[in-house]
Amino acid sequence: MTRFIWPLLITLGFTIVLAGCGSMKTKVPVSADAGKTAEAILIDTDGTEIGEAHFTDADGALTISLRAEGLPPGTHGIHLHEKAVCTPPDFKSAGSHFNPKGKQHGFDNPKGFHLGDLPNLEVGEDGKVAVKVTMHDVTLQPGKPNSLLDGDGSSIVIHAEADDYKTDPAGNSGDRIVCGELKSK
Ligand SMILES: [Cu+2]
Ligand SMILES: [Zn+2]
Repeated sequence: MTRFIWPLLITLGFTIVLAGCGSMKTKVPVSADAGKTAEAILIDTDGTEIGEAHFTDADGALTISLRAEGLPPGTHGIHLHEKAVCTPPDFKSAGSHFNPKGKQHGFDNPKGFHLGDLPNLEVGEDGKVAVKVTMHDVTLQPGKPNSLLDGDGSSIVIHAEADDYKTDPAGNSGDRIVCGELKSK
């Protein structure tokens, strides 16, 4: 009996080692391509899709292209939040602002700012918006401390009011009215 088991175990061991090498080989090109683009479908407090945001990580900068419609006209705070969970209607599930450096909120805050802070969104009378924003301190590349695609992901959130750029933790920007979960592409 035992003289059959030992060769079997040795064969199994080799198979596992070989399988390990095989999966490493296939993973390398995938991770080299990963972390370049992501997208987020934007939903409102009813869970209705109202737009989308595209994220492109290239040459050390992250560009966000966002378009949406059906928004209340005026100035709205917009941020990257720390979790890729958009549960309507209050979107509290998205957590706080993306803040891997442990700063306070706001570009005008001496103790600021969060890496997830963004310039306010200006929505026209028609309720539509189309903007492009470039950020330099965040990435989509996995494994980096400033990666939006970290373990729990990230989301992009639009607020009911303008961000005052200084009040911690969210610039007095009011309710969360739109949310989109970042998905790697
Ligand atoms: Cu926010
Ligand atoms: Zn913030």
